[in-house]
Amino acid sequence: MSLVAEPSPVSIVKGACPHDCPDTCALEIHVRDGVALKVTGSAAHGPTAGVLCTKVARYTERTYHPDRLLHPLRRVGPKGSGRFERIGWDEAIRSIAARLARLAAEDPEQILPYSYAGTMGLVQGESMAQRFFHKLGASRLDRTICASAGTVGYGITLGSRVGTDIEMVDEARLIVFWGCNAITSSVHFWARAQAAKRRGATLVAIDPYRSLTAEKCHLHIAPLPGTDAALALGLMHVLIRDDLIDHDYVAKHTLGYDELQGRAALYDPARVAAICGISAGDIEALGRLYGTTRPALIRANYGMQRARGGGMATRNIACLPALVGAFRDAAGGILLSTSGNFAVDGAALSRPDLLAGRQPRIINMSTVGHALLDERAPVRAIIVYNSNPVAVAPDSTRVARGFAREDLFTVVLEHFRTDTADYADLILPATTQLEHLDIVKPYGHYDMVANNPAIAPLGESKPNTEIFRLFAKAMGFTEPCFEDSDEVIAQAAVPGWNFNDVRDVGWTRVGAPKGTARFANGGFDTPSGKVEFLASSARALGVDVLPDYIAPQEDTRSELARQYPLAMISPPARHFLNSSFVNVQSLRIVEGEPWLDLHPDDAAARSIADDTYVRVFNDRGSLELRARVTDRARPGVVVALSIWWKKLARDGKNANELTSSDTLTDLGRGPTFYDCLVEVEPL
Ligand SMILES: Nc1nc2c(c(=O)[nH]1)N[C@H]1C(S)=C(S)[C@@H](COP(=O)(O)OP(=O)(O)OC[C@H]3O[C@@H](n4cnc5c(=O)[nH]c(N)nc54)[C@H](O)[C@@H]3O)O[C@H]1N2
Ligand SMILES: Nc1nc2c(c(=O)[nH]1)N[C@H]1C(S)=C(S)[C@@H](COP(=O)(O)OP(=O)(O)OC[C@H]3O[C@@H](n4cnc5c(=O)[nH]c(N)nc54)[C@H](O)[C@@H]3O)O[C@H]1N2
Ligand code: SF4
Ligand SMILES: [Mo]
Repeated sequence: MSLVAEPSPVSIVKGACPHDCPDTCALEIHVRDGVALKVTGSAAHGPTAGVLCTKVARYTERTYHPDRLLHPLRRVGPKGSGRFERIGWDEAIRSIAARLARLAAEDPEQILPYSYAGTMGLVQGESMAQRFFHKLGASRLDRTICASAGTVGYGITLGSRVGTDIEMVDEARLIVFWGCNAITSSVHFWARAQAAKRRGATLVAIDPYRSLTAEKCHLHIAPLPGTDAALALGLMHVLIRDDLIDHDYVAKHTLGYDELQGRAALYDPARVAAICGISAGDIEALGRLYGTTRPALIRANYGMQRARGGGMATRNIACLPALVGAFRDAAGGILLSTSGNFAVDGAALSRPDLLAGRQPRIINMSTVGHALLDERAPVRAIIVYNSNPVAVAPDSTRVARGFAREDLFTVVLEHFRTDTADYADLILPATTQLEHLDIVKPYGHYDMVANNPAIAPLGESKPNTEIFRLFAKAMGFTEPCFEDSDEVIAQAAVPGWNFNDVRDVGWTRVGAPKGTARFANGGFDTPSGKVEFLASSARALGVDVLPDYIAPQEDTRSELARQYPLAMISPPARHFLNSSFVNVQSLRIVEGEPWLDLHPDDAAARSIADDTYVRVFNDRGSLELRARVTDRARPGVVVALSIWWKKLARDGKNANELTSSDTLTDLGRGPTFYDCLVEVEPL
């Protein structure tokens, strides 16, 4: 017998990355003696291919972070001061239930849930939480902050989002990254594009910024932010003029080609070049390339959705594959999202029947500052989970003023003391993906991925579901659905599946088999079943029946631009995920500090030297950033990679200090983060 104790064996638990990222990796959590040692990517899962991004490769550092919230906390200082004391769960739940019951007795619409995609899990997302709010009759939240403009715009042209299968991307011959910095935001797509490149594919980026992705493409076109709809019309113009059209596909599977010809005729390359601030030659070149290369794939993402015309831009881009017959190829077409593949039973999850006929008001999450400061129909309680609105919502000074209301009762379910949690009356500690059960519906591939709990909850943390079960119980809700376990919820989420089988395997493929060109023979779920260039559905949504160009609200050619001549965009920094991971030191160190990238000409005109601090401002606010003088930013555009925690920035502010909540997108009522004029001066 050995005197040295044998180390316990390491077991592997199958998980799913919960983050708001198209790749939804299948995880392997390496556990010994109840401790997660590391998290790796499953080699057996096609899209994951054994690799994780740098962020989630550090997931244990985030999970065991010394700042993890481990106990319920109650505010002791003034709102926003971040001073709290520890309390017990019983007391926390009792006091929250008492307050909500009082408000609900007056008018339940005074209560507002606020949540987004901190976890994309269907169980820890909108299941028990929404059941609770539906039963209560609370105000409903319109979850517009990310994808609503593109969803509606894409839907006009193509119906639901059944994007190209990532597992086919290696076979594409042309890949256009449109408003998509894949190296940052979808690294597994990028790996496939690299494979295609090695096999001779041409890569193109359409991005105002020479992003990490754009710098590795063969061709980079840098339009002014918010002008993509015009660029797409310019490409249509070239395709039609030069007869690079797949007439057979157009005749069989599209609607309104004749009318589209008339519209595209107005957008000749010279005119489009002037609108977009690019060269006519680039439009000609890309048009020819796109019209003569197969398979041609557009990887459209969110960059172009965040200006006033973002819905229209996405709609126009979605017209392009049909014109050239790119849908004939399994590796061609367009990938915005694959979420349309998945038949999730949303009603089973969130139980809207509990509204019992009531139609509570709907509040747009993108204008939460306005909602919190509206005195006519006040919100008196806000319950935040899976989101960090004080950092991520536009027009942040207004949002923070709303959250600072002493009479607003604020409960935040969180892993960390975020900028939002600092405003809470009560903070409740939530479990992370390693500690709870879930299933994750991806938007970048075709596999539903299951997440098994790998370790026990840290401290006194609890899954969101459990917290809402406790709320329901304390409020006296007796419907049996408030007792559903997480397993029962997961089983109910997908009609006809066996959750237990899936959690053993780790994932299950949904949608067309690999290698199918899903739309080779049409079959779109638009009203006509065709690709709708001419779409009567558009009229009902308040936009032109044909593809059109809607200029940015804060156009660089507008009156406002005399005062604020620079267009600021604030896209994701590679080592953060929205505002998640900003507090993980090893990742924050790589990002350095909040930067402003600006072009040497714009810097020289303002006597701004590289690596000095500058003040960036407009009528909404002002913040201090460290200037990086670089031609990565095109002239007229400044770039503040995001989303920093305000309290970790030297001036306690982030880019949303400057973004607007007064203008929403043309379609989908989404935010206009990248439709934002500013001026910059040396500090
Ligand atoms: N590492 C990391 N990954 C993420 C995220 C993250 O924060 N960090 N966020 C996740 C989420 S929630 C989302 S929604 C997705 C976002 O995914 P993407 O939309 O791919 O976001 P980005 O990676 O920033 O790429 C957007 C690119 O669009 C460019 N852009 C800005 N304005 C315009 C414009 O008007 N037109 C065009 N053509 N381009 C423009 C930006 O410069 C940027 O390079 O990524 C997800 N993945
Ligand atoms: N300026 C600017 N602003 C932007 C964007 C931009 O590009 N520029 N992007 C926008 C986009 S695309 C998006 S999607 C939004 C994202 O906004 P959010 O969805 O709010 O995303 P995060 O900032 O990651 O915040 C998620 C929070 O949820 C918490 N969380 C994670 N898992 C759980 C859980 O299981 N339970 C509980 N209770 N909490 C959990 C995390 O700790 C984190 O603090 O931001 C938007 N804001
Ligand atoms: S954030 Fe994206 S790339 Fe990173 S592990 Fe999660 S799904 Fe994979
Ligand atoms: Mo997003």
